[in-house]
Amino acid sequence: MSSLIEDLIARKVFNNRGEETIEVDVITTTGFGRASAPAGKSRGKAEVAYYPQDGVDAAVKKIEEIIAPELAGLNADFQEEIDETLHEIDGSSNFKNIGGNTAFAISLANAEAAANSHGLLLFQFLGGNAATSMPYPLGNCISGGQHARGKSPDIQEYLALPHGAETFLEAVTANTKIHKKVGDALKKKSGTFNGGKSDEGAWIANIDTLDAFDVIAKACEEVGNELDFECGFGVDIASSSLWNEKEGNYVYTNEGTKRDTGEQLDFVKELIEKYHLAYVEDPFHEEDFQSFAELTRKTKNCLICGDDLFTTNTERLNNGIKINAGNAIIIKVNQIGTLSDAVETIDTAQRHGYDPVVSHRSGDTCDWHIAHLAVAYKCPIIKTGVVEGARIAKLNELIRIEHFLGNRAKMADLKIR
Ligand code: 2PG
Ligand code: MG
Repeated sequence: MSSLIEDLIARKVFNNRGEETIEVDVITTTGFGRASAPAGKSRGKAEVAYYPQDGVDAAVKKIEEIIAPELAGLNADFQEEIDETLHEIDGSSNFKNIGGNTAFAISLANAEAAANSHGLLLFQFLGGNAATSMPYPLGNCISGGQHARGKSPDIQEYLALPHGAETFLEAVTANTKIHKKVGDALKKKSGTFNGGKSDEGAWIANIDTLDAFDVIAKACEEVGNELDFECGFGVDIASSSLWNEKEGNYVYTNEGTKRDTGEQLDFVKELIEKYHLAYVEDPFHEEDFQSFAELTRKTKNCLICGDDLFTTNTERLNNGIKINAGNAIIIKVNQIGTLSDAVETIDTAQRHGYDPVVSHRSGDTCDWHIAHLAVAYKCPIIKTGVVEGARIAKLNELIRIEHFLGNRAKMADLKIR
């Protein structure tokens, strides 16, 4: 079967925030693939540029006029060659000419088209017969920080992680129950709670940063007892959005507190110990590798994960590896641009004992490719919310994959260390 690329079709579509984004179809002689790009709100400074200066329309035009003619005739099976060609066409180090989201949509649509040309599902094509491990869903239940409005917790995300579940379906069931319980508790706790949710489908409530820990801890414990397996939780502090460079401290506006780096370290360490947190993302701002290393050294049984710190970038990850900064890394393909670049980062992470956490963006579409990436590359965690269409698209796709694999499916090897 031949996977020669015949054409690329690009269009402007919208994400769950109603923002313009790009969607690409890759058509091969015997197959077809389609992908659309997500967008972050709290972006790392080292992320690639999303679009050329004139936005999505300019990106669509570049695909039609420059990229489609270049890629036509290449073999979609050779992902690295396709991705390399995208780098060459762009010519910059951060995709500022064609756009990282343009590269993302082409790269993923190409992988999908190659799989489809061979009559395979994407995870099978990318991961082969060994691709049978299901990730644990890390699901946002309470939004704060840049993802919320009004008075809400300073911490960006409070995330359920049902790491005792024996199947993916069980794990998703747990997260939906935790999400619901959290909503019920917020209703009781906050007079102004009106059931509002963030882009990611997590609740937005006028409660204190610390009270939110008690709410999700209780919900996880109750659901864990009901389902008879361990449901842990964690947070994404998204510290770069709290960091005040000039003053050299983290500003917790709603709490009315400031913490210098040492105080931030003690604060996070105490939270990990008090709530037995299983996961903490971006506890420090994106240039503070040293504090990541110190926290990783001083805590155990908790994944210390870098998102803005690493931006899915192998070079930045290598900087972290040298001093053991963290033990987990967020993988967002559109932070770096192409699938091949992201796979290189996943490989590097796994060779050095870092857990790759494949992740959605707060602005996302119903594209489900990251579900396949998690299985293909044995990522032990997928971070993609609990409810809301763009999240459910990915979770339901994983439920389908688990169903498809039948008794070959097993939960990933996740050590909370
Ligand atoms: C994050 C993400 C996703 P955004 O910080 O981890 O939850 O947010 O997509 O806005 O960068
Ligand atoms: Mg993050």
